[in-house]
Amino acid sequence: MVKMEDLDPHHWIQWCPGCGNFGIVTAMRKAIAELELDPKDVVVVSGIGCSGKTPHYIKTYGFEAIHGRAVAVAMGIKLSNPQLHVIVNTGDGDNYGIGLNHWIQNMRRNLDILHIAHNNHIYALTKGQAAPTTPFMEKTSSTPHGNPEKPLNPLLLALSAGATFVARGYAGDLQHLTELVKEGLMHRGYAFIDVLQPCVSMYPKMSYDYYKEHTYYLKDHDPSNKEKAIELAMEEGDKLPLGVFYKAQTYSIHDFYEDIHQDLPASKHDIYDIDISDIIEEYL
Ligand SMILES: Cc1ncc(C[n+]2csc(CCOP(=O)(O)OP(=O)(O)O)c2C)c(N)n1
Repeated sequence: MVKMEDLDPHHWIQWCPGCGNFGIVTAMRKAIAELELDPKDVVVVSGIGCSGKTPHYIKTYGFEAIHGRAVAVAMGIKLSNPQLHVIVNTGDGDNYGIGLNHWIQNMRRNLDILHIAHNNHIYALTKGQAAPTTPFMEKTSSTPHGNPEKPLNPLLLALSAGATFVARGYAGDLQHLTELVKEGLMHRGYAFIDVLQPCVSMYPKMSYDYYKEHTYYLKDHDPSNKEKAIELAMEEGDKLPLGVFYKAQTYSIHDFYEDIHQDLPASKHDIYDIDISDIIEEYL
């Protein structure tokens, strides 16, 4: 049985001391250990950015993709071998900016992966430019007079695009985040967790103290109630709700492929007997 310590590759960690990403990777290790998953059955995928380093800091299989394409890579892995638990990690810039299209399409497909968005409201690795979730009129390195663009609402978008598990976590509450990660891993379908992640270097304003004051935990909310989940996602006031907003079991793209392939993952299909000499002839 894997222990949390076994999932620590003991690499030199390049994140800044105090970075919210430590909480996220620790919650992932804890969730995998508590669910007793075999690390060889887990693939952690990422894009580019500080969040992109996540696969390096957890001892499972891993893949650091290119900027904005992490979800597409995760999709390929999961479709070719559905037995794997695929966890995709993106930054807010990575997912809500450059990778937005892939994200929306995969929620629509209800692909069975867990997606953890490290939402620090800034492009951190490249030193603090405004990202799609940066608050309106915020001064950043790329918006010295204030950010004139309205921020995108990730949870509302996820709910409207068809994600079947939608949650908000906080990198500073390990226990709560671990429970969300466990629930997301066990969910069959697209599980999306937007994690409020303090960036102590490039956006110190949204600090641990800030989030303590500006968040609250959902209580007595029925996650099968999508209308209520949408209402909660639209709460953009002084305090943001944390927890599972929405959860539903519906037919996923995997059910469809299992139905037509009798549960044979694409990686195990026998393609060697197919005669392609006519095709080769045509193109040579
Ligand atoms: C196609 C492409 N465009 C731009 C970059 C430059 N770049 C590298 S990291 C980064 C910022 C990433 O920000 P975010 O996704 O929010 O992740 P964070 O660093 O905050 O975790 C950018 C713009 C790149 N590597 N590739």
